[in-house]
Amino acid sequence: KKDLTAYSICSDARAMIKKAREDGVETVWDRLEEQEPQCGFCELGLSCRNCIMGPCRIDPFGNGPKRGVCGADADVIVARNFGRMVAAGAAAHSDHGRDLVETLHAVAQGQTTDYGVRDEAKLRRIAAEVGLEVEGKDVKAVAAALADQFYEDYGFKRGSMSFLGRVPAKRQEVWKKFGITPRGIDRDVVEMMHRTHMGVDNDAVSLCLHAARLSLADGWGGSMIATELSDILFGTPAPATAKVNLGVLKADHVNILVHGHSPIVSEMILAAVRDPGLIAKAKAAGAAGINLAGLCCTGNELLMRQGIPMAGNHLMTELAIVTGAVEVVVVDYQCIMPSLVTVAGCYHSRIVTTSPKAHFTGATHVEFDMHNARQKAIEVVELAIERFTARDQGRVDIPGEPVDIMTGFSNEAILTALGGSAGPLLDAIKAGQIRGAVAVVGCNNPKVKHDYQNSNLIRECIKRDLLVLVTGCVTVSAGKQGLLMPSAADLAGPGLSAVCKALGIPPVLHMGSCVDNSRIIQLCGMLANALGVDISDLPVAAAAPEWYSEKAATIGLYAVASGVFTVLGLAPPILGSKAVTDLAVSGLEGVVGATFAVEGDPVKAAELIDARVRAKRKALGLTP
Ligand code: NFS
Ligand code: SF4
Repeated sequence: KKDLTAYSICSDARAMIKKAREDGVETVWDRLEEQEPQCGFCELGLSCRNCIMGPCRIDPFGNGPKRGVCGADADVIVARNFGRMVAAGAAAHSDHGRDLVETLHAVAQGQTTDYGVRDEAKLRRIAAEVGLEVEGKDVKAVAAALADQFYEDYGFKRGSMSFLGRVPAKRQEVWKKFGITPRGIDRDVVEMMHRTHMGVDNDAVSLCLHAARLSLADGWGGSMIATELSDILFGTPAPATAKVNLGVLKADHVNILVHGHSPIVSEMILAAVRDPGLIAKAKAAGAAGINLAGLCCTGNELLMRQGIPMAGNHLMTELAIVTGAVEVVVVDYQCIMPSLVTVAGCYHSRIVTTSPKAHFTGATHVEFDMHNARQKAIEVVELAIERFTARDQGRVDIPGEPVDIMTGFSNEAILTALGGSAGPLLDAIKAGQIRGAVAVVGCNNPKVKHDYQNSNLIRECIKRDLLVLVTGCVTVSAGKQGLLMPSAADLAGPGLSAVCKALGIPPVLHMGSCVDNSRIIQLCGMLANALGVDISDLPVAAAAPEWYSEKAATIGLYAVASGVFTVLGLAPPILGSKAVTDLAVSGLEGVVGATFAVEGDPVKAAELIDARVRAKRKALGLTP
């Protein structure tokens, strides 16, 4: 076994990997070792099992086959595989968005009292923005009209999408020129499944352009709808402080973790843990109270809006259970390792699944819907209290002290902090105090040292006076290193540091979950509009240093297709095709004005970003 320092930079992670070994619990790192060496054909994108004349593999070197049974070559196979990857990512985000549309619809029709509109002003503002009549209409009527409008964004009747008005005119022209304006969320995702069936789209460039189009249907569609409706239903985030790392678990409390993505379930769990009757029950069972903390993106949702602490990111999910202090992990969907059921089985913990579309064998299924959610959440908390009585305190080890973080930087909050407009931010960018902005987003991946690339790329960026925006699992990476506090301004370059100190904000702003990358792309659109330029003209970049998921591939592609240079810490499975690789790392520049780069070293990645920012600043007539 490797030394613990090889796995993670975080002391809480290392302590729990050690405990997992002692407790005989297998983790993601153990299973990665068992899988190695992983399949080279698949890594390069050169294997295809799209039909049963196959499966086929292309030999990237010597004298092996250069074509699948149907005749598809490396370029077509790689592009098809990548297209399906992007489609799956868009489907995940957008199906999550769909659940919020359905919830808004149910609220509007009076079919649920468990949910309601918490930010009516935002509801009216968004409805007006997408062209709906709001004057003189009551909240339910506006909600009904907005839900109907968004239903159509998923379909193909209208052939356009509500938030395309947020896209700068020059960007819209680019999309039109290359035929990649998204038309409908489900339509564009389904069309990729069609195109990648044997014998449909057999041109790598054509496939990649459609992948770009469907990714835009996610970024400016499904994800954006998820973000905006979550704000309308649960409140628009505003700056607040909270805490992060496994130290947020409490040895004397009933501990409940929420894991997954949509706030629809986690918000109900939050309501239930605050129920005085349930708190009394927990006390009667010998606990000091009920403690709720988050994992992954639904954790980000509760953190952004409600200041609920974060226990960890993707690679901390198994380790959180290894503390022996977790009664229940309540999940909905996405990024939930099936291994959690096995890990929970080694302790007194239970995994509770809640979604009809995400069952886990061996878990406890408590199905939530819009009509019963409040009641189901109470049942889950009661189960956690019962589990607390089965906890073996002798096996509990909660490592570390929680670290303070600042959260809640929605675009609305950022504009408010700036005094109502993006003007001061643009002034700081023009003056070179803030040289540019970088979205550092995405996951963890056991192939790289946990949180190392995420947190060090952030440090390298702020040093160079680049404002950093974080979402998803990077939030926890940054937070644990103290980078989400105003005091981190001391680690920033002189310009950024001065701006942060004047405003009392950190140099790294937490903007939410992964669907909330739509906030960042919207902010880019606002900045480009304010300057009268295209997004590709802005001194901005994105990075996903430790990405693992199909969703992250989709986010990366919609960033690039929107004009944002994007650095990936790990290569996507496209290297088996020279045509697709060349397109990704250089050819796209001439199409959408941005490309991907692959760089795992945080210093080198920051240098690539810096070079892009320099070039863009220069082109805008600003000091580099
Ligand atoms: Ni994003 Fe969220 Fe985390 Fe990665 Fe998964 S939780 S949607 S995919 S692992 S950042
Ligand atoms: Fe093989 Fe072509 Fe079928 Fe893919 S689609 S499995 S390359 S025959």
